[in-house]
Amino acid sequence: MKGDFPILKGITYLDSAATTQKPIHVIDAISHYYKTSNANVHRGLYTLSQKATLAFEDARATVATFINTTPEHIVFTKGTTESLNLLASSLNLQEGDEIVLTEMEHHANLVPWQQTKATLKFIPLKDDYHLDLEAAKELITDKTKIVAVTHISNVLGTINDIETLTQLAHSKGAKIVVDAAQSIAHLTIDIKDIDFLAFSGHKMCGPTGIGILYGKDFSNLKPYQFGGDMIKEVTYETSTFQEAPYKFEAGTPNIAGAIGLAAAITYLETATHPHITEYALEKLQSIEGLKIIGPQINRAPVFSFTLEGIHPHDVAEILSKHNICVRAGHHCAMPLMKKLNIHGTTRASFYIYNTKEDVDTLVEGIKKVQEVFK
Ligand code: 7TS
Repeated sequence: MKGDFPILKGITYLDSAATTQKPIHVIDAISHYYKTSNANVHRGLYTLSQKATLAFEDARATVATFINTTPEHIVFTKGTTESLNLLASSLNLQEGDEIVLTEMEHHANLVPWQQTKATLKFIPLKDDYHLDLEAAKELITDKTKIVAVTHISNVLGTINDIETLTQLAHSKGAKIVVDAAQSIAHLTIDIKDIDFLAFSGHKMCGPTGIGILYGKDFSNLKPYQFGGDMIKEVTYETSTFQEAPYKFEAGTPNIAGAIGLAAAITYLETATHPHITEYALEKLQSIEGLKIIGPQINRAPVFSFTLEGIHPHDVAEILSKHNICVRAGHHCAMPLMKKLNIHGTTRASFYIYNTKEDVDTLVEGIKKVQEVFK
């Protein structure tokens, strides 16, 4: 599998939670599009433009099938961050409304909600790094309009119980918003009862600059940006808008990005997913002075850890000297760091191209870091 990823020669890449590497299939699909089909979409009457439009709309259909829905529910955005901003600004939240989040959210699923008039509440984290669902039952009330949760924490690796949270939200008439930025890479997602779901192409072998907002029902959401392509009729004074998904796609979209994302989905459907979560957990935990910041069970291969007496930035820098790529810092989850009373962690995240040998390389690397600080 590593052979499909040209960039992976000579490095141990363990930062897929930040962005994944791209297989040659995706790189070729983007290049092929620019070589053979590039034109603007939805406007040209000539063959090339129709070809581009077809490829773009085919990509939407591929994404829809991937999460078990139909194309009219799929909005193309720049990524998870834009998808969540779109929701926060279009849902028409009012003073007195409540939004229930969790204590483990990425800033992308927190800061946009802070900009609304609604009041934010947070489902607490338990000592085992899972959400306190008993507390969630109390927090989600008739005032709750939105329950917005990450499916998998990009810091802890915790897999959240979306089914239960969806039931709790719906029992009070609230909508559930799922941040699937991490889970899209690791779990099969069937949107079923979910109201809104956001993810990024670049975290699942696709290109940067393309993402998805799934919506079960967009009819109550007003457009988020205005201009070409999203309108039905325009006069000097006023305008009417297209239906979803087009009312949310103002301007020339990232056509090549959508095509690259569809190629990534096609690639992932035939790729094998190696299961190294337990192996990695066991190996990392066997290192003296290393503390895993995350759960033992129901977790993804995203491992945050601290090393006794060594700053995460030093860990990442020394590992980098051995061609091991990990991330260090707060991982865009400052409130979570504060809650856990730590400044940051080192994070190693694994994906389909990683092997048990990569885990061993990391473990050896960490031991070398410890040698330096002895
Ligand atoms: N939500 C979660 C859970 C994430 O992990 C990320 C990105 C985002 C939202 C935002 O995604 P974007 O594609 O719009 O940037 N997470 C990370 C990370 O952990 N390190 O770099 C980016």
